[in-house]
Amino acid sequence: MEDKLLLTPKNINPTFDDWEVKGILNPAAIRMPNGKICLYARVAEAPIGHGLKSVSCPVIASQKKNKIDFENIHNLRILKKGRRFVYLKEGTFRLTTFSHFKKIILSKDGFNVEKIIQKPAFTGIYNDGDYGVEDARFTKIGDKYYMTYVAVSYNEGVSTSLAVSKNLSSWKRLGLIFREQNKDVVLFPQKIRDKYVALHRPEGNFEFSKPSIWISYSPDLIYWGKDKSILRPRKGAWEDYKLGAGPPPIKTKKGWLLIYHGIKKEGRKKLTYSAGAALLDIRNPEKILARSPRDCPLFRPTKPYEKRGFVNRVVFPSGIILDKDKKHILLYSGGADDVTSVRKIALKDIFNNMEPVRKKDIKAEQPKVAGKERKY
Ligand code: MAN
Repeated sequence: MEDKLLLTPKNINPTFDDWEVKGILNPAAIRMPNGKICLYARVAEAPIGHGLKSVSCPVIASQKKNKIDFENIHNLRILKKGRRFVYLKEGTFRLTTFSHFKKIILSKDGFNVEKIIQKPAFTGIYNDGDYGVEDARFTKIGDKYYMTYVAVSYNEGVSTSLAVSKNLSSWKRLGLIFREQNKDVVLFPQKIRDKYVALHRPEGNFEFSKPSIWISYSPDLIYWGKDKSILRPRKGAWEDYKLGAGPPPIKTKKGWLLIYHGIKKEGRKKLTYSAGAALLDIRNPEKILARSPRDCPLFRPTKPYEKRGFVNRVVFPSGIILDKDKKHILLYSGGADDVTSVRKIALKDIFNNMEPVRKKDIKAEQPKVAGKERKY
């Protein structure tokens, strides 16, 4: 496996002189017609320092485009200040950073940064990401590029929106497609049985089931339904707490290849984000054919820049490109919510990492019943 650290906050200019860049992470990736690779990487930034008596949280507060204001939250209203969130006594959260996407052009081999366009390429607007936009994913369907992204706002919480473009520069916003709380939405690159297909990761307050990857279908990319949970955390595994899709699935001879992230929780707070692989049936992607073993993800956070950063122990794959040789993939991931890296991995090694999913493995994850069935 070849890998390289591609982008760090030092490469990025903050939007304003009195702001600082905290991270460049979790990029969407797609190969352009000229063979080069286009990333839309998430830039997380924050105003330097805070007032003694209050915290300034950036918010898109004007219907006019490209205008940011601040919500000054007095300390008396604050329950707790964390690194990522400010928890208010009234029961809502605010983010400590504000995110938008920057466009970055990479060489054809995907390992060299050729251009960083410092002007923001895509930002939240009033009513679509007032608190910022995060974690984009690209899928080309026909001759159009689709981008799913998390839009965070006061009214619509953590929801996922969709935008479409013909040139990866100007975007038409199609609005919210998966309502709160739902992240890690990826689109398949073609219709299956005459429907568009998406994977998504809803989260509920009542955790009868752990946050899992679900599938959904749509006639038009806007209205989604026939939801079903298809890939769930496994007890004691490297992904026993929750999981979510990484980049959109790619078509291989063996099935749809899905790289996903899974989180292990140790103790009350220690989380580790690793990456795994799953193989979905080509004609019926609800069927999981194979998956990374429970004791062996595809990779864990092992590099210093994945182990320590804004959030420790995180690899978050979000962009995938089939290499020119068609035998490798290039995987673009966020590291520790701080940096962006690339890994070149042989498809052969990914398939070798997976083991078949058997009915009895799925059954073993279900609750054990007493075995005293009664007719009602
Ligand atoms: C969530 C999201 C991601 C982030 C990870 C790790 O899944 O906020 O953007 O990378 O957490 O912190």
